[in-house]
Amino acid sequence: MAHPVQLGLQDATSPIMEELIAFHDHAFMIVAMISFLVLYVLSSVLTTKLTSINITDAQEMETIWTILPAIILVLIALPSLRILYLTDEINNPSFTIKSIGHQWYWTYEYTDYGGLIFNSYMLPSPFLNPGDLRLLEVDNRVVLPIEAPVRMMITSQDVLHSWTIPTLGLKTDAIPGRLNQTTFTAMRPGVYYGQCSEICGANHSFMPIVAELIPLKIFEMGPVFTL
Ligand SMILES: [Cu+2]
Repeated sequence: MAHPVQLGLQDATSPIMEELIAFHDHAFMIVAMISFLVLYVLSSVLTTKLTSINITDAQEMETIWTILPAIILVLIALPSLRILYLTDEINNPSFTIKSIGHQWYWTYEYTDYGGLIFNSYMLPSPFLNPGDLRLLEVDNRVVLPIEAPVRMMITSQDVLHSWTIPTLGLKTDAIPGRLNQTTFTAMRPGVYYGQCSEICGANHSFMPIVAELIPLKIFEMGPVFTL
């Protein structure tokens, strides 16, 4: 999860998130170079005379400063599109888990385990145990395996929600009447936190998502051991 005064993104737990962080750094470098160039030009404009008797026009320079931004945009767009299509790729998933958004809680359905269904509500502050995270902890966590491709089916029963776990690089809208799918392969076990990311009503802030990622062997023992 994010920690106070954190700069940057959360550590990646899935290959897609590693790609996203690398792309963020790539785009950030380009933005930084443009910012420093603009700062330099601004400072030189402010500290020198604005007229020149020698330079009346500069066709070559204008050609370059028209084409260069277009090239820079392509350099940002191509890796961005690559990751966009990678996130859409569903490669023969081992498990399918359905997540249904409600005002204001999530329902999880393990279709591979005889239709196991349970609700996941935020734990109110009086019910928290020492060490629990206020407004982030839930009563029933969604338990997922690591090192196996998992498919999440995401939908909603009332309004728009969005199922999000930043460290897995997941953010998929939950839309009533539609079934969205996303996939991930988690690389390390742990407890990962997310929140609904679509303004969905009065208690939008109070429907967190907690995923407990456990080794595949333990996951395969079945829901009795994991819940
Ligand atoms: Cu919501």
